[in-house]
Amino acid sequence: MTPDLFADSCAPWQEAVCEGAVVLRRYALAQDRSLLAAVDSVTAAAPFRHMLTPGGYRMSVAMTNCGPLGWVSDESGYRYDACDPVSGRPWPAMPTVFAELATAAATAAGFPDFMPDACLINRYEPGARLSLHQDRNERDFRQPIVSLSLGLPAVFLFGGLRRSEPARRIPLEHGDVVVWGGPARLRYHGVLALKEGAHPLLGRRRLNLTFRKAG
Ligand code: MD6
Ligand code: FE
Repeated sequence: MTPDLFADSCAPWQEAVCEGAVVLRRYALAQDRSLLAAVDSVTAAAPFRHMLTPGGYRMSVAMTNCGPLGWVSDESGYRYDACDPVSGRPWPAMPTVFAELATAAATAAGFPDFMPDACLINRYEPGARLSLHQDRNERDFRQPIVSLSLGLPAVFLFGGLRRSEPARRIPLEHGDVVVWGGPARLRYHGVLALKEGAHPLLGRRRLNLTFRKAG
């Protein structure tokens, strides 16, 4: 017996959230360093920036993208764009380690053949939050969303199909992957203000990567 086989890294496990949504706990843990190196290569070409909401407010979460399409927000609204509005150039290519993780996680959650064309990278520092919203700028709502959390823990709010419905609170930690689609695809969700802390790899930050088939 090797009782300390998982002493430093726990094996992944699945938690159903509701019909269509599952948390793959620690699913990405074994690849965290290569994922973070890939984030650094993306942000070297397309640095994090604070976008404006359609109402003109600066978002507390800093964002960037990779892949053929990137999610952007400004005073004219939310949309996907092939070019980074800061540089005028196409978004950096999606690193292979990202695309493979997203496809494997979707398959594990029951959504085979998921081929993301957009990866939004969100950076939270203490105090940053994301208010309740629906993800509905994508073309095909039959496609799931794969969401990877790295760094400091956060509380994910998982509501219903109307903004007024109460939201569950789901803690998300380093390496956790959420896959949601089907009947959960248009549920309202958000992230509570990030608490102070220090993560061994990421310091005072949380990163969230959301993979989508947008086009
Ligand atoms: C975040 N995530 O976790 C923000 N959207 O930082 C999202 O807004 C999100 O995690 C759709 C599906 C999964 C998500
Ligand atoms: Fe979202």
